[in-house]
Amino acid sequence: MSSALQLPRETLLAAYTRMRTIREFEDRVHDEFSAGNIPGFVHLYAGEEASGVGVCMHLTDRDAIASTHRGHGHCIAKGCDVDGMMKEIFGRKDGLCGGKGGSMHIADLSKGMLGANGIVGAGGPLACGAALTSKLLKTGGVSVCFYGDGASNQGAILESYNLAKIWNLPVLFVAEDNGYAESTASSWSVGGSQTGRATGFGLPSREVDGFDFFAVYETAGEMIDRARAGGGPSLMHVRLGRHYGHFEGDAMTYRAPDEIANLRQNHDPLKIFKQRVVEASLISPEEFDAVDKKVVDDIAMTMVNAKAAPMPTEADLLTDVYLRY
Ligand SMILES: Cc1ncc(C[n+]2csc(CCOP(=O)(O)OP(=O)(O)O)c2C)c(N)n1
Ligand SMILES: [Mg+2]
Repeated sequence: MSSALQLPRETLLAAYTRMRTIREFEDRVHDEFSAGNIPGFVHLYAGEEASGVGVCMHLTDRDAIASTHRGHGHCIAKGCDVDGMMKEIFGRKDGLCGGKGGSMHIADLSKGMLGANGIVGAGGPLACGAALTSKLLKTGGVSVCFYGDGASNQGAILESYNLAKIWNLPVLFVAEDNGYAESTASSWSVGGSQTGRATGFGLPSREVDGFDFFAVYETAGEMIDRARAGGGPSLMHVRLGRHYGHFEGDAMTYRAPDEIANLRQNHDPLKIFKQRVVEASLISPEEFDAVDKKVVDDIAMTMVNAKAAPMPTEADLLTDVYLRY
């Protein structure tokens, strides 16, 4: 039995609840966006839940994460207020960022969530900066940089590997490889391998099955412990798959007709988690059903709240422009 399967029941339930919350959140946002109720651009994380949650289960508020344009899952995994997130996506005044960020810019520094980010690859330097702060102030904090296979080709990410190495920063690089950068296949666009690149910069690395929460959880735990103990940066290459298009509205003509059905049927991280935990007799199917029902009800309520919440006013345009010291 995987050692992660020997986790306390409460931890297993917490992990499943977070993954289930992300899935439900994303599925409902998908419906609302399709109905024309959400402004702006939306990129959904459904299908990739085991990565964000498997990593963030090891973190607390003193640790920082840098996210991507596909950031809802990272926010929820890191403990951001889900009601505030939904309001933010709907552009409401009491959204997590006052309705001024929207889907691609949700941030909550009090939770160590440095922000979703519309600039591909920009999380690398941010994670290094936060890690340098932790190191200099001796907070014991660790930073995680989540980024995609497309972002892995950006110079800023490669420069961050180098900076993290030479400064021996407490950083974990998590390359979330869903096989595509927009419509470009990573098999075509990524030279060498993610782990080979890490080796080139002197970072320990490992490839992990991103459909398997336990595999992600175990490897992330080792790498985060190592960083926290002063052992420096490392890299995890997580292979996973997205259940929706690159963005909401993507016709996905570049994907095989059965690709998503196959992902949902055979590689769903939630199904795999449930199956393994039930087989090990750690949590019953009925208990999982109760979590599912509660999450569905909770997210339905966040949707009601978001739609009823007030819009920002004209006067709000003039706030949050300059930082006051
Ligand atoms: C610097 C920069 N270049 C290009 C883009 C346009 N763009 C947005 S998302 C994306 C693909 C990113 O792919 P990946 O890093 O694999 O993340 P995924 O969408 O698969 O999660 C691109 C090229 C951008 N936002 N920023
Ligand atoms: Mg990708």
